Amino acid sequence: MTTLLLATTNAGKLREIRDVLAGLDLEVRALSDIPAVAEPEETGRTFEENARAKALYYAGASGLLTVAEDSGLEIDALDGAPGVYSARFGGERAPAYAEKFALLYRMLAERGAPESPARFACALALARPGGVLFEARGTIEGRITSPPRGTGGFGYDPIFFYPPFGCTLAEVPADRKSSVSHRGQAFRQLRTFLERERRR
Ligand code: ITT
Repeated sequence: MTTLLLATTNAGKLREIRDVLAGLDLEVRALSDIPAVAEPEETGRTFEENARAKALYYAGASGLLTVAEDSGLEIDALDGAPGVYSARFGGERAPAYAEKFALLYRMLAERGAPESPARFACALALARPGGVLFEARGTIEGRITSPPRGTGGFGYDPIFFYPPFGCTLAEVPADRKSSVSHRGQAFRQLRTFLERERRR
């Protein structure tokens, strides 16, 4: 059976990706299942560039078919920030999300746009050593809300209000988030691609 490496160090992402890919005729492995590999630097200016670089890096290091993704929150009133810097927003010492939220709220207050439209974006890349095989993207549109609400999901979910649900993405069960999320959209495209490949 083909092995697929899910190359992410983010436990929240890993849970969501496993759920979308569940039941495929593949042996799915996480980074914790293979010998330790140093994390690559993320130097790309787009989600796509970073996703490709991560997938190629981990595929090369492991020799396995590998999927990686790069994602983040783009806030309109902040000209798309934090964007590709979402994980590092607030400094490299990676402050807790409560601190990131407080900082974002201050920046949005300064711009007079506390409820700015925003979106999550996710770009994924599937690679084998030396080559990218498939790419996909997903986005979800919402707005920033204060105070943070909900305990589900991860990252910025408690401040991301999704109008069709009337609540934040941290206030819905994981499968409901996934049914509409940027990551859910991108990984369902991957699932379809992998199922098609299996039949060929
Ligand atoms: P890997 O690179 O190892 O996959 P990472 O967390 O460093 O893990 P990214 O560089 O892609 O990954 O950063 C994505 C960040 O964007 C993530 O850490 C969150 O802060 C935010 N983010 C992405 N998707 C999200 C989601 O569904 N809900 C909330 N926040 C999300």
